[in-house]
Amino acid sequence: MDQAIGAAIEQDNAKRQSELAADYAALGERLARRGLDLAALTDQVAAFAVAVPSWGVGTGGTRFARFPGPGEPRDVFDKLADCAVIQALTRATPRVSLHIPWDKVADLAALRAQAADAGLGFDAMNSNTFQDQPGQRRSYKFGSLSHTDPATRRQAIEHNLECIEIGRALGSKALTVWIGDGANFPGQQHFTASFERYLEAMRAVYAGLPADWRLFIEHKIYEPAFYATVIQDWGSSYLAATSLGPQAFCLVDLGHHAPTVNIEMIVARLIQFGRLGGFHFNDSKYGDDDLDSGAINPFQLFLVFNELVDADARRAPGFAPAHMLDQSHNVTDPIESLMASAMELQRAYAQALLVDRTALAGYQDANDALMASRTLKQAYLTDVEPLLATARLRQGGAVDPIATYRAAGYRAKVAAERPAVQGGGGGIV
Ligand SMILES: [Mn+2]
Repeated sequence: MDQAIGAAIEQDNAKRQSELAADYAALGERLARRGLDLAALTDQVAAFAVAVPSWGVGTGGTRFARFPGPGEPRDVFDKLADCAVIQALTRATPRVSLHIPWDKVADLAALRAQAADAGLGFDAMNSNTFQDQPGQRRSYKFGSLSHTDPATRRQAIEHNLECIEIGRALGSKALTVWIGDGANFPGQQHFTASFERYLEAMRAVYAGLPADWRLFIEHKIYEPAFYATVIQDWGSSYLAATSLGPQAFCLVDLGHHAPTVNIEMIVARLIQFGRLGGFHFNDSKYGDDDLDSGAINPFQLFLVFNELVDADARRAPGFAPAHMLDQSHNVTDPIESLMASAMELQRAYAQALLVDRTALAGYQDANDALMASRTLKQAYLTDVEPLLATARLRQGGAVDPIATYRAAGYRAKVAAERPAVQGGGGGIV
C-alpha cells in the first residue's frame, strides 16, 4: 500500500473511531428493535465487492471536450496504482476491469505481479470494436461484429478472442462485449440481417470461451448509432444470450435505458430466467450520462439492490451477478468519485438487507399497497453510515475514505511524478 495512504488511514481513523463506535452502537439498538442483527449485516456488507473500471481512474470527457486533471494515469500500471488506493481506503473494490486495447501491454506477468502486490485481481475483460486503432486494417465506421463485410466481422471476432487470451493470462473469468453497431438513418440497415450477422459473429466469440468463463452482452439504447442500435435493449440482449448458450448473460448498464424505464423490473426478469450476468453501475439524469452511482437517483439504486437481495434470499438458480462500475468523471477527482460510488453501492446493498421481507410478502399478498411501500421506505430511510464505516474499519480501510485520501496528498504526489500525456486510454465509453 502507498505509505502516505497507510499512515493517513491510521491517523484519520484514530480521530473518528470513538464517535463511530457510539453511532454504531446506537444503530445496533435501533435495528435490534426491528429484529435485525447489526453484526451479521456488517459482515455481509464487508463481503460486498464491486470492480473498478481501469478507464474510470482517468478523467473522462464528453463529445465536446476533455479537461484532464493533475496526475492522470499514463498507462495501465498507473491505473492499477490508483485502483490500489481506492481499494486500500474503501476495501470494497478488490478487482479491476480492463479495457483492450487501451490497457494492452507486452508484459502481462508484470501487470499480474503489480496487481497481486496490491491485493487486486482482474474482473471482466472489455473488448473495443467501437473505435479504430492506429494501423487497424478495416474500419468500424459502419459496424464491427455485425458489419456487412465478412472480413471486418472476422477482425472484430479476432479482437474479442485476443481479449479472452489476455484475460486468461491475468486470471479474469469473463468477457464483456458492447458494440456501437447500428444505424443513424431509417433504412440504413436491415434489422434482421444485421442481428443475424451479429449472432453469427458472436457464436465464433462464444466458441472461444474457456469452460469457466462467462460472456456478458451489454445493451445500449442509442449512441453512437442514433436511430437504431443492434443490441439496443434487454430484449435483444436476452435473445442473443439465449441463442448463444448457457455461458452467455445479459449485462445491465444503468445508464443505457430511456429515462422512464423501470430498470429494477428488468433486473427481476433477467434473474427469473437465469440470464442476469452483471452490472455497469452509474447514474443518469437524461441519457448515458455516466454520472457517479447514486448521485442522481439513489432510490432507484436501492430498488435494484432490493431485487438482488431478494433473489439472493430465495436462492434464485444461477444467480451470481458481477458488480462493476462504469462511469466517466469530468469535473471530479476520479479516485474520489469511484470511492464515493463504491460506498453508494454498499449503502444501497445495506439498505436492501434491512427490508423486512416477511412483512413485505404479507402486504403484497393482502394487496396493502401503502404498507408494502412503507416497508421498503423504512429500510431505505435508515441511516446505515455507521455500518458501512465499521465494515471498512474492520478490514483496515478508512472510516472516511475521501477525507483520508485528501489528507494523504496522493493526487499532489502523483501529479509531480506523472507528466501530462496525451490519450492515456481513458474516458469516454
Ligand atoms: Mn457500460
